[in-house]
Amino acid sequence: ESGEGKAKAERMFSLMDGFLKNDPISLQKDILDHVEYTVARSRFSFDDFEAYQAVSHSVRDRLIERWHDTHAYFKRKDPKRLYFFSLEFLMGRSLSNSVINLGVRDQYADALNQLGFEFEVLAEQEGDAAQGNGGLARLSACQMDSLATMDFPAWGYGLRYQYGLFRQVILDGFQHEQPDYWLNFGNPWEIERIHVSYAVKFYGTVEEQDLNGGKRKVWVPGEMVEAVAYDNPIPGYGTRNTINLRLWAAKPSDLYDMESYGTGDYINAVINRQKAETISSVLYPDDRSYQGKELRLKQQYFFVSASVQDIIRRFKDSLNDFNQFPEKVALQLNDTHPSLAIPEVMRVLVDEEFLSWKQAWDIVCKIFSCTTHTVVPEGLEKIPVDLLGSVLPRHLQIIFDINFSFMEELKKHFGLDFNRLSQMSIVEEGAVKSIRMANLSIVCCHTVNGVSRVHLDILKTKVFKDFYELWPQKFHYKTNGVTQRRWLVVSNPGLCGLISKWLGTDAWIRDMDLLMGLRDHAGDAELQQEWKMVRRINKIRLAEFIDAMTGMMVSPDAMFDVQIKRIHEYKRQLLNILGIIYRYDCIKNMKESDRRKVVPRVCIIGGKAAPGYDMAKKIIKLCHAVGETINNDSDIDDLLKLVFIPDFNVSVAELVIPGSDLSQHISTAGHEASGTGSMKFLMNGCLLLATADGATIEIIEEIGEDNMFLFGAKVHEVPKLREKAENHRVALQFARVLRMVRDGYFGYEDYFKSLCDSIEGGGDFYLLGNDFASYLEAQAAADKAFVDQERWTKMSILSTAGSGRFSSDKTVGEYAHQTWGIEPCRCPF
Ligand code: CRA
Repeated sequence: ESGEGKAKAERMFSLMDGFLKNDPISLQKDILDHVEYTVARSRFSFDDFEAYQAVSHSVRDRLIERWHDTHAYFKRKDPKRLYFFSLEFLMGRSLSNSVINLGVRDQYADALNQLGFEFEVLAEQEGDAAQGNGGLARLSACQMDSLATMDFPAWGYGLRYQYGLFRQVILDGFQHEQPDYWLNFGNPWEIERIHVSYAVKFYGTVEEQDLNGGKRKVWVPGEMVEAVAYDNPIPGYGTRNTINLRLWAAKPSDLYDMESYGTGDYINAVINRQKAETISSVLYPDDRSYQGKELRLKQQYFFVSASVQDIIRRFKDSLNDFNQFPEKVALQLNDTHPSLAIPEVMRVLVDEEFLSWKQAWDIVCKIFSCTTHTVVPEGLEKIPVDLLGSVLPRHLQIIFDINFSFMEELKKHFGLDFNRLSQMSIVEEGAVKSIRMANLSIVCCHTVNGVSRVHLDILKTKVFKDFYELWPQKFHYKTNGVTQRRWLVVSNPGLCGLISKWLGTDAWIRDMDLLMGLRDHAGDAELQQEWKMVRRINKIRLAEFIDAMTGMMVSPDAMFDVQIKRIHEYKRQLLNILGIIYRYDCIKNMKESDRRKVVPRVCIIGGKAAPGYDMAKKIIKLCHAVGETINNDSDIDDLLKLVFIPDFNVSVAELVIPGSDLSQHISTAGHEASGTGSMKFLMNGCLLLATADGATIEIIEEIGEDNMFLFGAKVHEVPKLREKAENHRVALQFARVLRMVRDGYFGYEDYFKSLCDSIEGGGDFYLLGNDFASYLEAQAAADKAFVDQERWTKMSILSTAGSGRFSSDKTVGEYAHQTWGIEPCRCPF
């Protein structure tokens, strides 16, 4: 910088009074300033929500300082950057997480105390940012936290939906969906960047024009929409690095549609313009089915196009030689949702930057990697060719061209094996000709990652078998992980304090392997006592929450047995409910002397069903119907309770997980690609009752079979069991509980008929009948272990101690090293 420029900058900095300070007086002053000038309330009179707003704005100021420093530093060092593309980020609340990562939690608590407020109470005022469905979306959020904490030069890109995931309201036991218009109350965690915006094109035609003696393709769009950036700073823990999650919102474009204003129909012209905003208005609430809807396609392209423009602009700011692009850019596709980025980068490089097809293709093959999160072929995204051709005519051509070369390569490799060629083709022929987004991704990405070891096996041997034979080197796995900052430090301060005390350090917050040190103390009576105390306090807090949500009183002496996740047939909430019916039936038929031996249970189920997923909705209703019977049966008393927690989301999970004793992860083996809920429970010392599926298989290796309750068919047994399912002998108890549902013991027999039929007449695809007996055994083993509290607590400590491998820091470190080729870039304090 010039001497003059530097002097000016220094003067401005001194006018600013340096960086913001974090002593209680400075914090109080900042908070009150925000009450007065941002929230525009009198500093003599403001309520909890207004206090929350002011506190958030003062935290945001601190985030912005670090964000600026980080990005100035990245710009100066210009390292290879990772761009993480995901259509969903499930961030939840930000206040507690931010102050903890900034290291100013206690200072804020003190400052607020002196103002007469309690930090915890204010944190409760915040609504969840629910810009995603389930595991995949929360995984993105955890990975952003790890990327920031580990100082990686990374950017997240996604969409800023006006309506997040629907709110679940239960009326008479049935799920109803309500829109989540979350921005109504303002969002202090984002920064609107009106000057960072790009035009995104849709529809129209492709024309050929002459260029230097050759031909070039020009896309003449039929519609243009403006993408405006909203930046969400993501602070790392124990570092100044604060990275960016840039989400795009759709706004009408000024470049387009000028003529319609000349026609005199001014009002309609404005209304039409306004329609552009619908692109980013609503999140699709199905997590595993793709319907080939136009709006969804437009959402995908909208976010991809704006992000690619942003990345290319940033690249050109520092370099102008696209040969160096792969040294500066790694582009990660979270599932196939953002895979239009591939033809988009091709298009920009060839049509707009005038690279040759070959040059562009070489670049594309070096920069893209993807992760797939599904196991079932039906879960794979397909876009009808007609639709794609109409919305993105130039991209369809590019995809056809890519496929043409790919088919030529295949013929060289496999000869004229048409069956194989048609299975591997990016284009699926048939009644509805479509583009297979997974095939497109595999062809163009240098690496395809699965999300657990067994998931990779399934990809290699089933879903992408042909591709694996062709390119074995492309296929890898990185076992999912979750961030201990949110899932322990934010949500379970009691246990955190205890862990740090016994390890003699809190360094595990950045290095989870250290938790292994707890193994040495697992048998220590003093630790066990303290561990039990902390867990009990968490259970009391959960009991109070249940009371507040459902009006039900539950005793913290009972075993809290929890299954919270999206409702899916393969996740087998139905198996859980049938097990509960069995338990109920047993208790009812017991002698008084036996009843005294029963371990009291509170069974807790929570989760949303996709609005169009009929079976899942019936499972929710069944849960309520069974709960209604059990909870009102005076014979049963406190021995068994069934609670459904409505509107499950990130902040509910933060409260429920630390207060659970047992958690269920009971998918039919081979169906859960990874599962991440289990890892959160594990960290919090909750024991797992599980099938050997997804990442659970790796959890077993870490903590040992003896420290959990395993049951059910194994992945390799499932296909055979399915073949003979028809003439399969199911346990007598199973037939009995199913009959109770069928015969209307819990009412609504007509409504539940199809649910029962899916098992009895329908071949029992998810093998509930087969696994029922061993499920009950596992449940009995859990009861037995619970009676011996010393043993239980030891198992609990060993669960936490063995959870280190499931930190997203590990996952992200592996991705950085093996897939993205990026290095940390730590901004000096
Ligand atoms: N539904 C898998 O089913 C996995 C997460 C994150 C899922 C989970 O087993 O833990 O992804 N798949 O990898 C998915 O969303 C589109 O596919 C999930 O969240």
